[in-house]
Amino acid sequence: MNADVAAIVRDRGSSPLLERVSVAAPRAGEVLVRVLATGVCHTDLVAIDGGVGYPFPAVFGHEGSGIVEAVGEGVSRVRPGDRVVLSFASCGACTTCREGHPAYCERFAALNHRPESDAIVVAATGEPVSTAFMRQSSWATRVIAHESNTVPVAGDVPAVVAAPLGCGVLTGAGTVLNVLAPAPGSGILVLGSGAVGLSAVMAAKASGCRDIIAVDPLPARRRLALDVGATVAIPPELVAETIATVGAVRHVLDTVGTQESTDAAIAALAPHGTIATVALRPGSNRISVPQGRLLWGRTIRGVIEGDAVVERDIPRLVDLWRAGALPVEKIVTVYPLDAIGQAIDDTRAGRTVKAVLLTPDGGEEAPGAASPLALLDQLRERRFGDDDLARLWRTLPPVEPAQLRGRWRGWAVTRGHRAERMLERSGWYGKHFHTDDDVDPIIVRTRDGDLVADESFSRGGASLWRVERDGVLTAAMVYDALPIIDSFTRLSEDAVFGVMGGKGTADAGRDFYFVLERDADGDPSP
Ligand code: CXF
Ligand code: ZN
Repeated sequence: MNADVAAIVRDRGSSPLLERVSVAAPRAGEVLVRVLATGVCHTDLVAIDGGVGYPFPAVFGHEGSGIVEAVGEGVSRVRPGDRVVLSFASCGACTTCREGHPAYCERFAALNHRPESDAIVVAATGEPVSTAFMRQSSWATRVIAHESNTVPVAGDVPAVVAAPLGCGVLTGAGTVLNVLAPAPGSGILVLGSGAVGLSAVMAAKASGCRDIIAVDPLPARRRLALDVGATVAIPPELVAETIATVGAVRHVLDTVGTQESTDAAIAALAPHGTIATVALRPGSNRISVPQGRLLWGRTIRGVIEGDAVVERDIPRLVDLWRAGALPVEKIVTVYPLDAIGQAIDDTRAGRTVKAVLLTPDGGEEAPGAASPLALLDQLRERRFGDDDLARLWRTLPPVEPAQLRGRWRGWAVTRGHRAERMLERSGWYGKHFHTDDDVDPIIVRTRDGDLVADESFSRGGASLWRVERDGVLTAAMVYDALPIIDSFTRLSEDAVFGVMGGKGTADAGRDFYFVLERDADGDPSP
């Protein structure tokens, strides 16, 4: 078995680094889980920034999915070999737990936010590390969870889909299904189209809402919101105008939690309607509401983790996913665990909605995904169908235009596409990005073996931009004289996955995918 590693945050605000660790055996009530995939949630970022009071060094991560390796005394919910999702822990014995609302467990903080220091230690030195974040600290290859936050799921759910069911998706979809419970035909306003908001949109659609108004300042997120079921997607400044057109709504889910979003929510809310506020913000985050508007039967209430009962609701989310009603894969971007720093940067910058980290074991389950080299080989062998290529492109991380500087060797992935034949005929070698404004979109090898820019096909040069495609805001090459855009996601430091878009680029409805590999001899900078 491979040695265990964990992504350890050494100091407040710093990027996690993978370190070799030793993991303890499970004690009574505990479960040892081999992690396949684990998400990045906004709460992890708050914790990295010191907002949860975890002493450093610490391991965060609270959307784990994996396989049970061993159970401690008295554990009956799961057995070794079970596929599981890790969520939040609860005591099961306090009044709110017994009333069926474990997300408000009297011991929530004690069980989920009390650091332990003996579950994992740094392998080389025995140095203790704070773990048990949300009773899992799942940014690691193996972790100790508790029976109460470990939920068995069927083996057909990909680990990258299962992981975010543990928190982000549970919070958004759970709040709609368990708390707002919109009647078919009703209206809902969802403020913020991150992972929580988009999951809420999916659940609202599944509940038969008629008007689903998604709000986000980022155009890429609004596009995604429309893709997963929003009927309208608008920037925050258009909320009042939109509500004036469609009418006040009975349901609001506020994932933002500012005074501004609260004002927008209460202004949009119909009498007897409910606002669910779910954002975690630093400090007590005081907000005020106009009492006169509340009077008319309006409710504003906080919701943690979708008010879920994890063993009831996570299987329910799996059923919705299987029925196509919770397309979690549309919001997921997959990173290998060792790219966690990049995943966090992309999440903070809003380039990625739900980053999911794949451990090496997770990569074996989803071949290639955790190992760029294996993935490149599979692309070279053309093992993927058209749908797989589209899914793969969308779930890879975005590329910054600056990362493309230099010369790249290109090769076609989509079989039998018109573009492949054209490129072959032209003797295509690759592309050369001198600067963002100076790009040779097609370089070819001449008979003498020289590499030259060929403008017979491209009719000029091209430039680099950040453009959104399929919900991914990423580097794209726009031809100067053709209505064609090549968009790129990241296979590795030295390889990107391209797709050709724009007028007339599809061949019988099929998009053209290709790979660019960095050319070691190419001029690396302008
Ligand atoms: C959080 C919300 C605030 C309390 C702890 C759990 N949810 C998700 O990350
Ligand atoms: Zn979370």
